[in-house]
Amino acid sequence: MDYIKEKLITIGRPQAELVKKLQKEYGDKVIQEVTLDQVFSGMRGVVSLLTCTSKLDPEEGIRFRGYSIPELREKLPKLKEDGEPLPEGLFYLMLLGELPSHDDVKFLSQNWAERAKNIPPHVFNVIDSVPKSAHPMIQFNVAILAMSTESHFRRAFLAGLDKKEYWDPMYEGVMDLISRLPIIAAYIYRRVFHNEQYIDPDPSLDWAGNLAHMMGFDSEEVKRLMRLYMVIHADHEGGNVSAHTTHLVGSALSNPYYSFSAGMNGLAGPLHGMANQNVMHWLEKMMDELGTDSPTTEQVREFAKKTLDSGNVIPGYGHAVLRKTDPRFTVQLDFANKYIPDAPLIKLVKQVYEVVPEILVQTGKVKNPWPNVDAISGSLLSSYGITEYPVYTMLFGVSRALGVLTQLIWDRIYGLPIERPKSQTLDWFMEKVGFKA
Ligand code: HAX
Repeated sequence: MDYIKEKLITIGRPQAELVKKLQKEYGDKVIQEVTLDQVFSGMRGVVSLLTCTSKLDPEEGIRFRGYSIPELREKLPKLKEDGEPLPEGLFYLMLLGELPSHDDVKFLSQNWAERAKNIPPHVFNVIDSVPKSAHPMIQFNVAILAMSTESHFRRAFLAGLDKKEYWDPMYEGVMDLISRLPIIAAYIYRRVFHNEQYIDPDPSLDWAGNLAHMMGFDSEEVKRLMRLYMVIHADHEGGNVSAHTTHLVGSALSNPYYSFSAGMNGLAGPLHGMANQNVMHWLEKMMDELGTDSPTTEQVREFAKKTLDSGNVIPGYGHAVLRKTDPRFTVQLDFANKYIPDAPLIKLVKQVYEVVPEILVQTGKVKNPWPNVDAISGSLLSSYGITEYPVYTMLFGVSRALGVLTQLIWDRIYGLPIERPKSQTLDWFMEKVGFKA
């Protein structure tokens, strides 16, 4: 057993006992009342999930095990003093609840590089059998499902493993899966956009640096951006579509590949992770229609109004929980201002930021008029040469694995049951509130 796994279960067992004790002693305490509006508006604010990896505050944004993004950038290990934190460090923090040392992060980089060596050939055959024109998220997802032939969890379950030990094969599967995602994503990227000119992994590199390398970007600048991208997209507490779905499917004791694949299908929705690609389509359409790549702020305002008037959303703006500018947007803007202040796309992102919140407020219905993570991430990637928009959601997915799969291990440590909320008919709701048609 590796030392991280040993540490995990040493921390995990008492936590699992605590959860059981809480439930036994306080199980009948009412923690919240739920309104009809909450049910009909997508369960907004209904507390119904136990998630330990991160927590989202509407005003402050995300905190990973208590640490905000600026704190993570200061405290997590980096390869260089002026670099970005390594995603390996964030994974360690989310898994164990404590900050890692440089050695911990090095252990994870090496462990993942080793595990990534054994992707079975049929996974690449499955990808190759899908048309290149298929969206990268389709190719990514079939590859994830194809990897489930390797599932430790499925094998252990069939062998009759004691359920108290389910966390162990889940950990092994999660570590394998995370280690392999950069190879899969880079393979799809090179297959679709670089004429199948594949680049071998370099096991001496860190997880995100290796992804940039296999995609064909060997500069320190792109690797630094990739580390930042992989850290900020990793988790957004438990209720977002990709996290919730992964957790829900895992609750049926589906293996990590099935569970994560389900989450990725949710990430591919335009109101969730696919928004990062749609922002680029929207900006491109604006430049095409206006016939310039440096429109005036007034032109941007008019274009945004036209989008709303045509019954469409402005991608990259709004959020179901956040009520301020997303700190994941802010950190990317700071990064851009520091390294590429004159990039035309970044200038456009700033113009959009100047006018869109006010226009959304004027609709009188948008609860959060501020930009989310997707309002800038594509423009940043594109400014660094990763210009192929359709891969942006897949890169988001590689990062999201870190958070949702860590939580999946904890779900099995806690021994959480199959999830099964109650639904009701319209008649039931009408009767409940005393409404007579
Ligand atoms: N543009 C136009 N209208 C918007 C809007 C936007 N950016 N954001 C919200 N609205 C509208 C809603 O469509 C809704 O309209 P109706 O009442 O006519 O249905 C109304 O304002 C109230 O919505 P809300 O309560 O403010 O927002 P929701 O919690 O329902 O939805 C969304 C949150 C993120 C889905 C929404 O803001 C949206 O569609 N944004 C654009 C897409 C986007 O950027 N998605 C990525 C979100 C972050 C993420 O998950 N990244 O992966």
